[in-house]
Amino acid sequence: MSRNQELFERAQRAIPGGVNSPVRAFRSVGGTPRFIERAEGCRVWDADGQAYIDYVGSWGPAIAGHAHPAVIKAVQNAAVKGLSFGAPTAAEVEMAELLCEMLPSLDMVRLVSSGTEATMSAIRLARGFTGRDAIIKFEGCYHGHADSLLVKAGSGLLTFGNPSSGGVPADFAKHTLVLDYNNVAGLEEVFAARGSEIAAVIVEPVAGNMNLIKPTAEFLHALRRLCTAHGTVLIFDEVMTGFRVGPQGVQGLFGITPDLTTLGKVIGGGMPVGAFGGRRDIMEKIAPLGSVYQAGTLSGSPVAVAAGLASLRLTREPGFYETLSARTTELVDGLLAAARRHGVTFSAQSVGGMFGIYFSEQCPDSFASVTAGNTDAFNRFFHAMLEAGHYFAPSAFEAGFVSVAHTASDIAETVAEADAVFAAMKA
Ligand code: KE4
Repeated sequence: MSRNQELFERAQRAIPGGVNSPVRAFRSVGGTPRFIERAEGCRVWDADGQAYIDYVGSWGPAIAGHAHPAVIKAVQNAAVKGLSFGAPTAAEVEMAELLCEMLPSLDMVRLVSSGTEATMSAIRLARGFTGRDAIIKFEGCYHGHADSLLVKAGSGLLTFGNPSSGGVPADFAKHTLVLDYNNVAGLEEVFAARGSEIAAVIVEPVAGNMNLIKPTAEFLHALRRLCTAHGTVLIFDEVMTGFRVGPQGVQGLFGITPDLTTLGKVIGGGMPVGAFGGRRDIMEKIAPLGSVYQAGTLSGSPVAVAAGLASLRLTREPGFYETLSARTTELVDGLLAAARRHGVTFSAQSVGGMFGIYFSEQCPDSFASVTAGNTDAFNRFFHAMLEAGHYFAPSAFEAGFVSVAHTASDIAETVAEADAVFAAMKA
């Protein structure tokens, strides 16, 4: 028995599913999860000593590569001065000022310890600011595991949602309306009928939790126009895309100013940091200034903030995003060429440092189209690549991530292996 298998057996006795977050359990791809022993640059090593070129990158945070010396040093320097104080620190002021400088839509920002806390707080804030209860989200978008966001569509476009997770009271879910991503007509219809009831729209402005789905510019601009017209708070959930798709996230790519933005992942550099921020008139509703309560023992933890500051500063180095996008494009182009060479039905695309691979003719543009892909083919590809030392996201419905630590030869190594895997899949 391998060490991974031994650890997984033990883990399943003490931890539900053997993991502390469901996607890690390999349940959609099957097989034994790899227990990671250490990571450096673009590689991780599992409990059996097997090395992998990593395209998960902790689901986004490792944008500068794992265990980057500048990040590790910053954490060490902070940790020796104490881990947390439950009191304000200068580092949190620096972090807030840096985030507001990097994202022009942020007048003010509040740090929390996860993306879920950021989105949960942003929703509560939008409800407190507008005095309305209803929110809109989009099927296939994931915003963390707060109750009101774990909701699937009810039947029909105008029916509020029902829980898609156990433990979420119908009374919570009924305030959440779930629409189709990229469906402008659906948006127009709902706002025409209920616009005055809607506290907030929360959207992944580039979706990464139903695999990578790109928005149409029309969709994002319609969101902005309709939220403005109806006094609805537009929340861009950039937990995944923030500083991942470019230096100003998706809002910078499309020139759209959301009312609130949620952040995570990259801004913590691998440590637990989330944030929500935006318009001053909205943010001033948050306690202790306003009536909307939100708090956290470890919010703004100096050690986590040190990792986040170091990570964000690395992204500001000259050429960072050019390098990140070049490596990601090389991966996508290489995979496409290899699949085409062997006649495998495959498509792929990227935005900045995140990418999607699909075993379908075209890149999907909606939840319905991505769920129509060939999941079996993905799972075969996933395991063949994993066995050969290339670690892709263990689900056909997750995006992939590249770092600036991936060299052109690392990417070429992955593409060469994929070529062999595609050839074998076709045989
Ligand atoms: P966390 O609570 O996991 O830090 O963030 C939740 C979240 C919020 N918004 C977006 C757009 C997100 O992508 C996430 C978390 N993303 C997943 C990746 N699919 C995290 C991986 C996991 O759940 O283990």
